[in-house]
Amino acid sequence: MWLKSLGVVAVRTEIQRQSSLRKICRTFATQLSEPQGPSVKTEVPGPKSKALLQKLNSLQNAGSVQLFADYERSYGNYLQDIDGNVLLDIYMQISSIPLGYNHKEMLNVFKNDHNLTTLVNRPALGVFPGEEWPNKLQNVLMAVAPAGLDHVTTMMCGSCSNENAFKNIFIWYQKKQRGEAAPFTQQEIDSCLINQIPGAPKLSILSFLGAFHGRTLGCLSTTHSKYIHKIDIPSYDWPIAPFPKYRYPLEDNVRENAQEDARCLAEVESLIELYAKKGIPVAGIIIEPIQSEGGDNEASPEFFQSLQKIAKKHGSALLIDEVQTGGGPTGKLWCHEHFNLESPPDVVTFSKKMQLGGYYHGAHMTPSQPYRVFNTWMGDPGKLLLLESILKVIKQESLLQNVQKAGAKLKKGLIQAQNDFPHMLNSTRGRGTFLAINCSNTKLRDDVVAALKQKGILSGGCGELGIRFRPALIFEEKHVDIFLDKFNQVLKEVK
Ligand code: PSZ
Repeated sequence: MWLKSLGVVAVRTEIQRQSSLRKICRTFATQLSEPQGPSVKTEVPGPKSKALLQKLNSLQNAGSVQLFADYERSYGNYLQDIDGNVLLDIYMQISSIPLGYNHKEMLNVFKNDHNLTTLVNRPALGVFPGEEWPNKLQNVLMAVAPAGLDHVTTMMCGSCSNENAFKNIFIWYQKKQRGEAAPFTQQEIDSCLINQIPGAPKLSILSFLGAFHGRTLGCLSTTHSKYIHKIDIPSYDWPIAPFPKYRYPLEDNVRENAQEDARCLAEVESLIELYAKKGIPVAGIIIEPIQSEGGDNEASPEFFQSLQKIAKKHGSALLIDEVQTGGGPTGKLWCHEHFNLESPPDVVTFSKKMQLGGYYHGAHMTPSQPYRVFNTWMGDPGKLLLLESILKVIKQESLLQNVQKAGAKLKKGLIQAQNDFPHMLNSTRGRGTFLAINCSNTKLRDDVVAALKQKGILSGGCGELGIRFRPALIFEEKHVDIFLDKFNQVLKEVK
């Protein structure tokens, strides 16, 4: 009896302690305002981060960790680390934070008890969705669907979105071969269970050199950006076409770049023919609107228009991977909207800034039977609530226009820097704030990114030579000024 009541008191005290802690955190985060600029007090990573890194390394390989963040003290465009350094973040968790840190509207989402219930009771969406799910899909995700794509499948991350989208494409392709209404044969049913034809058919997805589509096993066969992602892992024999490599500035190299488009497209077509002859037909083509991890390589709208024509001609689906480009950073919600395609792509995958993974697709890409594309969670209604608040802010605060304005100023500043330091910088490129600039060699790039960090700018590299810009949609012209000031200081200092 005594023990029991003591237990109750202890639990009650703990609940009280946690609830007052929660109150402190809540008032704290909502009272924060954006710093005027970066401030660096220690080396980055500082002593506290280094000590924690040692701890984490004893549990796993934490070699990729740069610093430990204090997410309660981070705000807007600024990330604060646990050593008290305040960094202007133009990398934003690998391009996945749309409204910066601790945005009030996002914090408010789970102060509502109804929404909190949605977060806590994460359902197996494919079997027991909540009453609100169909309307939320309609009103949130479908409200921003690329034109012409009226179906959506939700998932958890970018890799599992691409991975499952490949399955939709294979299912669609085989349905065409078999005939719309034809049932599976017994031979197909038996052979698929032991990975044999005809149930497990030989089909392929064509991808491009330099592409990044994720690290899961199927996706990895379409990822070609760095060897460290792939080495020791078995791959499918799937075709890999060259992605255009442009000369800059684009306006001075129109003829050469058009020839480069034609060279790559001819290669796509001959690979499709070759793989058909090899008995591994190309069911789908996957491509990023701007190759991101592979070095921010862009291709022209005409390239994408022709690619879509080739895909149609050969009966292959076109999957546009908008995992990194989607959600606004190019100045449009979807980067492929810049391309004026004659019809919608067959599939568009998303994740990162959209909070939950998934893909938009046409009705033809929906399997006829349930359970063919399925897993436990199939997305997360809690993340959809966050997306709802994000899309509201994007609209209310005209953030796509903000991206266009800040992006134009940043691009101008980068071109100026490239003109001032021509031996160090070249090839400024990109759309909106989704920009990149190349350094003349990899060591210089790494030195610039490291020196920027010591001056309070958190940026990222991409490919061999690129520095990429992936700020939040709330990155404004005043932040561009701060960045350019530090960038120019670094360029004068590095050798
Ligand atoms: O090193 C890595 O694993 C990284 S660094 C950045 C990414 C992955 N980006 C993820 C990504 C992407 O940029 C594109 C165009 N497609 C798919 C993916 C995979 O998304 P996640 O990481 O959510 O699985």
